[in-house]
Amino acid sequence: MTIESDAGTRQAEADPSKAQLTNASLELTPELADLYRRFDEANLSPLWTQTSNVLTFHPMSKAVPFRWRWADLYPLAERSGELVPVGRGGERRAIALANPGLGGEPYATPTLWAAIQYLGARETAPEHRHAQNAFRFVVEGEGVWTVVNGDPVAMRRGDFLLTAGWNFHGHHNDTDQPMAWLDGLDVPLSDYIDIGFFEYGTERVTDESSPELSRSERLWAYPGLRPLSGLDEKVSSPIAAYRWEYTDRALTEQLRLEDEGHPATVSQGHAAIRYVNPTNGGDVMPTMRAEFHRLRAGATTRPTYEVGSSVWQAFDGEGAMIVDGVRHQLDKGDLVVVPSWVPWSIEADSTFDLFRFSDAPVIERLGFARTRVLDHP
Ligand code: 1HN
Repeated sequence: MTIESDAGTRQAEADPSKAQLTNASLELTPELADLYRRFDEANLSPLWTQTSNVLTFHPMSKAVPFRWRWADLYPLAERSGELVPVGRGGERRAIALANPGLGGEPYATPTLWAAIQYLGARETAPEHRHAQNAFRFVVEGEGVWTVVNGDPVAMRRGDFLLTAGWNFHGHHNDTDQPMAWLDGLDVPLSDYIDIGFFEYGTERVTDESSPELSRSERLWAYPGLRPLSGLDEKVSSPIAAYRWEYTDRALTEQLRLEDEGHPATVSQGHAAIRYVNPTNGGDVMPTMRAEFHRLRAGATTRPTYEVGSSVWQAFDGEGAMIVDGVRHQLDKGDLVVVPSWVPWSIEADSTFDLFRFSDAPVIERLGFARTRVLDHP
């Protein structure tokens, strides 16, 4: 049995019956060697010699579970701020999480890009647009406005902000303090399926004002209400910012309802929300799902296997993620990658808040979604 990836070794050791299909041992006669050489010359590759994951009994991602500490990321981002100007060409002072299983690509998972982006005091990141979808999640700080199609959107702690594909966007820091945040994009998927387009916009953001509320929120961000100016379905949410105030309140009320005997939580002591597109109730963007989770002190989730990959970021409180049996104690801002079909669970020491994004909309729309939840932690 040939196992190439670390993931394969790990899972084959845990349960040999779960490893990938075997390559029947076949004697390499001179005639067969000659056939293989001719395949090679003709750029052909027979299925029976494949040692990579052509057919596996379950997903065996090349990506590995991994944790990055915010306490390591932030000083490196800060140092980049001292040494690397932000401007045309590089476009963004964004530093990607490179999953150690993905051969040096700047990819957190096979489908998802995750980066810490740093914008110094009074700096501006120039406008541009790309086909790829992007979002920002703010783990700390405030004072940057991301300007999306000319609409300045304030970025503050706990906010989840959208830059759906092909919208011009630039960022400006209106303060004397630097700010760093999490960027999520579908860049790895877009690379694989060759959909990338890119255009430069203006050097500075088109609107340097710093309003409390974006025009998009003034038009769209009322619970259960939408304007009657055009009832078309939009593939991505028109809401540029999902504010922490509402996320926090939604989670607080789920747990209070549970206290009052009206369970509204995912499981005992586990409140969670999905950010949605108000024009169709679905995910905020076609390629990425975003959620926020809150566990009560002492709550745990059941170990869960899911097709598709996720990136988690601890936001507040004390707790741990257990990924493939490895426990990662998390501090604010720490990031954890969970590859496809690698079991994960969460344990909360105090009230524990986590942001999560995943490629679930892609997996679901293509009909590949499967979930397995174990009974006991
Ligand atoms: C991008 O445009 C931004 O606009 C951040 O802030 C990260 C990573 C890859 C490609 C484009 C941004 C990015 C990015």
